[in-house]
Amino acid sequence: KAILFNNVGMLSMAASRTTPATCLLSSSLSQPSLVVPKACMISTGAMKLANEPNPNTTIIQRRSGNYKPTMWDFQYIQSVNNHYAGEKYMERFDELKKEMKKNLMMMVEGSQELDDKLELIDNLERLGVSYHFKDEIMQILRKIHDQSSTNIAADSSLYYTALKFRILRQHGFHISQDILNDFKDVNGNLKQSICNDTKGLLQLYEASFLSTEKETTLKNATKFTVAHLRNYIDNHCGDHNNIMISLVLHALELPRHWMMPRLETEWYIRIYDRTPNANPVLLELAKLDFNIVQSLHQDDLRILSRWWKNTCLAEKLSFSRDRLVENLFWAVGTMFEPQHSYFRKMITKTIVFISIIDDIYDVYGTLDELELFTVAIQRWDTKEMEQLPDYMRVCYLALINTTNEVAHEVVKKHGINVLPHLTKSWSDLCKSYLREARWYYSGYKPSLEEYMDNAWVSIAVPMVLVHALFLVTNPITKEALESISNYPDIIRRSATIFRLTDDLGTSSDELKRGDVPKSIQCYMNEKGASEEEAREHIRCLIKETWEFMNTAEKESCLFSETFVGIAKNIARTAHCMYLNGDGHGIQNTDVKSSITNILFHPIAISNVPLLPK
Ligand code: 0FV
Ligand code: MN
Ligand code: MN
Ligand code: MN
Ligand code: MN
Repeated sequence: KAILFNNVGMLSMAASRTTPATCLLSSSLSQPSLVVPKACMISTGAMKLANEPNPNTTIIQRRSGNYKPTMWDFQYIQSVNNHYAGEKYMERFDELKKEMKKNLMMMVEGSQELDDKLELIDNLERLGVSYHFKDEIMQILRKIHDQSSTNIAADSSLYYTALKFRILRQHGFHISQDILNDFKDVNGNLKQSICNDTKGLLQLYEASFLSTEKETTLKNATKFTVAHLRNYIDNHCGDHNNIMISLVLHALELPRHWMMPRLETEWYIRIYDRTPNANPVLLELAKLDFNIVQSLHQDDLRILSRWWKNTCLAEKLSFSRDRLVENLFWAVGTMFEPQHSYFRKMITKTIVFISIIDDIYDVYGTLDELELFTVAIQRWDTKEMEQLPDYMRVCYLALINTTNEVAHEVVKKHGINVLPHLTKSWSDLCKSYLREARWYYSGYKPSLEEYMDNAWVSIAVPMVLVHALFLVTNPITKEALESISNYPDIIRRSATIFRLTDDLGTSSDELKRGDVPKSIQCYMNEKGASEEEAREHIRCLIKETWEFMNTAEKESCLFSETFVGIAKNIARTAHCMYLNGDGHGIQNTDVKSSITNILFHPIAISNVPLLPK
């Protein structure tokens, strides 16, 4: 009871600070305010207006997210242009790409050192250009894999062994953790002799994140390498020109396996630029590709911002987050390649509705309105608009239009009606939102398990991934269609990681404004743990969920590599978005600069022609 009172107290505090005008209880359903929920009544008694004519009229206090306006307005977005779209750059790019292909073909056939091949492939991926050379890379890796299963090379360094392991496993080749046995002592622990091999440790650290839940060598390797890499940092602090320090700090922040690909590329291009024996063709290719891709994302953004303005949603639902650019950033994090522009635009539109509808449930709506909205979503029928308050009506119809647009695209392409799947994913989402709202208004405190059972749905990842699946799968098989409605493991794991990272980044503000206890608080309530202990527990759950995800990925033959990539990338983008708090809602400076670097600022390129004429 005390907690219930507390929540309500916070609610009214936040609302009275920020809500410009209170709304009067109205009998008309088309008005924005409805019945005050019971929990609210406790504290709204004191909020009746002194000279209110009708003594039975109660004031609706709505919570507020205190969200700031967007940092990038319509005019700015329309004016954005990095000038890398022209022929001039494409010609140069094609030259560089041809040169790189030639090098790679020589590697496929030639007998270069295995180590050089691995390093080049690693750099191509990190620099974000491997998507141009998929076939060549797979050919090289197939050879490496075949050779490594025939001759047991015991003389390889820790660095190359771990690199080989990670790259082969990332590309779906079978490779056992036993490849690391040479680096273990008689007791099965990692040898102390490797603890000064920083380059090797770093590579082993990155490899260890590809572990599945049963691979103890790899799991122990994470702990071992983290401890020694931290040691290295402590012993070298202040040495800012040392590239190894930058590499280690960056890796400890987030491992490669958890990094949003575009952000990794943007960061690594700057590192590679400082690397003494960098391949100049590769460097220029990477910079140019980055800028060309950015100019295409800017095309996406300009189109989306006209759509967004035209929906009038930001204006009509001004309590909600106006985050179009962030929403595109999520989509870019999920799939950045130029050919997926349509996918990005549709996924961005879908995510736009998450930000708004989540705020309706978490911040603005009364419980009665939310019950109505949930029913309307389940029925999915424009007639339902009659039942809804004005502000919900405009959002409801816009959502139906956008969802129909996705379904229309799929029926054009495949002749299959996926609308029932899309609407079910929205219905499941809204039911999970409503469940949280009911918990909130009744002051209920779920156990962590009960919370998570709902929260992996309420984070909206299952809904997004259902939409994504239909936008990228060709052909859409009966088996995939059947399994999707039960949200297979790959979806559930991705959603769980996203939820837990979101709670780490957003729950402090959510609780201040009034919200259900999130994973951290559920754990604290259940175990009597401190907040820091609870956060540590959640971080362990994230690592464990990634291990389940790595297993699920191996077993998910129903889904294309592209779709599995999307499921992983959305979780990776969440890691980046919530690394230092709420990057999506609060617009912290780290995420602001990430977004600026990815979407707005091109990378500087010197004009020295590097190719022999
Ligand atoms: C979640 O915000 C939200 F709306 C996000 C992160 C938009 C993008 C979502 C996806 C790409 C799936 P918030 O922290 O308010 O969510 P909860 O569920 O905690 O209310
Ligand atoms: Mn970093
Ligand atoms: Mn929310
Ligand atoms: Mn929510
Ligand atoms: Mn949240």
